[in-house]
Amino acid sequence: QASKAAVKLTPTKEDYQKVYNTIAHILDEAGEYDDGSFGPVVVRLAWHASGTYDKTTGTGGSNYATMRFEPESLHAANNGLHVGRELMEKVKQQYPWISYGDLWTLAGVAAIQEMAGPKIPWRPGRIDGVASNVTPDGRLPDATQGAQHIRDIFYRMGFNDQEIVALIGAHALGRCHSDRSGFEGPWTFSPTTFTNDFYKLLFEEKWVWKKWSGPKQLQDKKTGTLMMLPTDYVLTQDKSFKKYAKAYADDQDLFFKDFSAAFAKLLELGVPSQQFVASEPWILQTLEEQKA
Ligand code: DDH
Repeated sequence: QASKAAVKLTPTKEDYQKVYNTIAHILDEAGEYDDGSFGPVVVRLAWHASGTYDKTTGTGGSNYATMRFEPESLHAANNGLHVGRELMEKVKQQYPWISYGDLWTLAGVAAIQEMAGPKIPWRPGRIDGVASNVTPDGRLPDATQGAQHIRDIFYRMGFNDQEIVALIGAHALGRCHSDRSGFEGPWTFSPTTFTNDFYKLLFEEKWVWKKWSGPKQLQDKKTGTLMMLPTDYVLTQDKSFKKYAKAYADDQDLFFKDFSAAFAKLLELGVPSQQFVASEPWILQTLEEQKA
């Protein structure tokens, strides 16, 4: 005799919209945490879960959600992401049928969309892996390095210069935490709203090295409250990167369009296409749109 649980049919788009809605509400219940939203840390969780992909070996990526396991959960690049993982645990309890890879990437989508960003096409199909699937340390970018390192890391995932520059624009969101990465401060004045301000500020402000005992980072000369990582600043120095960064500073619609495509691609890295339930990704609605 079939148990009740076994009767559950393949979840539909509507089921995932419900998960999205639950996530969206949780992101907002941040109280005094950072700038009042869990959105940025959840975007970073989705990115670090996906950005381990290596196209040569086909390993890493969002499929197996290997950041659940040590040592990947303890890799320095993932410091602080337990905050996002623990939040998503609450959602998992409510919807036990969703895989962790689907949950974390869907959370990234919900966070971008709810923080006024572009729609991110997304579809389910990731499966939970095991501890032996964990990826080696060093697959995520190191903020102290230059253009060559950025290219090495992102070309390995299968991205080009335009996609690299678009993806790093996510630094419009959130902040650095000295107890996580060693760096400190936000990139923009509106770290919980998705905008092209990261690029605008890169070009409009004068950036000077911060005088402190922490790792090398830049601060805006005018207020001293904003920051740029060495890898962010490289986007104004490398000729090819600069071309795209300038275009995104001048045109928010172009940035939204290119970010959406690159982030959707990022979230599917490492997932065999036959695992996807839908042949085309879905567009899920924001809470606001569902009210209308
Ligand atoms: Fe990032 N990022 N990131 N980043 N990132 C940090 C925070 C956030 C690099 C380093 C750092 C992307 C690319 C790069 C977000 C999204 C994305 C922090 C601070 C460092 C350091 C962590 C802390 O102290 O809490 C480097 C280097 C790169 C690079 O590509 C060269 C990309 C591609 C994304 C993306 O989402 C597509 C977000 C969001 C945050 C803010 C997190 C928070 O808690 O707030």
